[in-house]
Amino acid sequence: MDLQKIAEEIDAHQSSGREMEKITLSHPNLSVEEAYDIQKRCVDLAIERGDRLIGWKMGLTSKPKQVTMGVEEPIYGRLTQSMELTEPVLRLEGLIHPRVEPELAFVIKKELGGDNITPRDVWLATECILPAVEVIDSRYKNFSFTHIDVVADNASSSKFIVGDQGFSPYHTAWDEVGVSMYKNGEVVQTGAGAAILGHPVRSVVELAKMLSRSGLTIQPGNVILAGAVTDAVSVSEGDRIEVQYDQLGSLKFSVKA
Ligand code: 0L1
Ligand code: MG
Repeated sequence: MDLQKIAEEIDAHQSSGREMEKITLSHPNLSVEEAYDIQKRCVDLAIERGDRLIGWKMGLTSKPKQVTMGVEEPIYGRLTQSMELTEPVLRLEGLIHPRVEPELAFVIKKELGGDNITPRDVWLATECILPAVEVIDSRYKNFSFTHIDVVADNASSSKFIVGDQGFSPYHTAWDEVGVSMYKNGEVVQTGAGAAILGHPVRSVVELAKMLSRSGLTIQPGNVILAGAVTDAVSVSEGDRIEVQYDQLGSLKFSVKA
């Protein structure tokens, strides 16, 4: 199987914002390891065009999402500089069917790796935690995929935005942080940090363990989207999104063509 050719196909759809058939329809025997290999090759293509790896995202971090997908562990994806919104505006150009979900982001100051790391190790390596919103956008038709498909498609990574204010890891009990997401002034989702694997710190532990299987580590300066606090909500042109986080303030952006 030519993994590079599959990566080039997915990359073309990621770059152009055109939807595609699931890769498992034409390649039913792909393994999870091969799907992560394809994911890396796609991001390498973006890096060759001038993008830069700046961190990681964790997906499928809630039990209901794992049950829906028939998996027992989360998945990870790669974040690049071009995915970060630096203004409070989400542009729809190049996106297919974007959905937004409130998250918490860790900024890491010390290398973290190995298959035996603990929450303590993560706290010692964390510079700050930021309120964040992830924009997910599957390249597959109807947002429909298997575990293998979504891993190869960079865990549906598309865009993300983080708050201006970072908080000490000891600021609060992160599993108890309540979140309300508003679309055009109406509450559309509520949740708490515990939706992320029971406690967001566990997501970073899991990421370090999963990366260690491929000999990778989390690097100083990396940003990590730990996972969704609520279900994702579709957005379209003209929408205004506001997410209020207990004790952390709010994050707002608008959606434009
Ligand atoms: O960030 C997420 O939890 C999403 C991971 C991929 C599954 C999806 O696109 O819903
Ligand atoms: Mg997410």
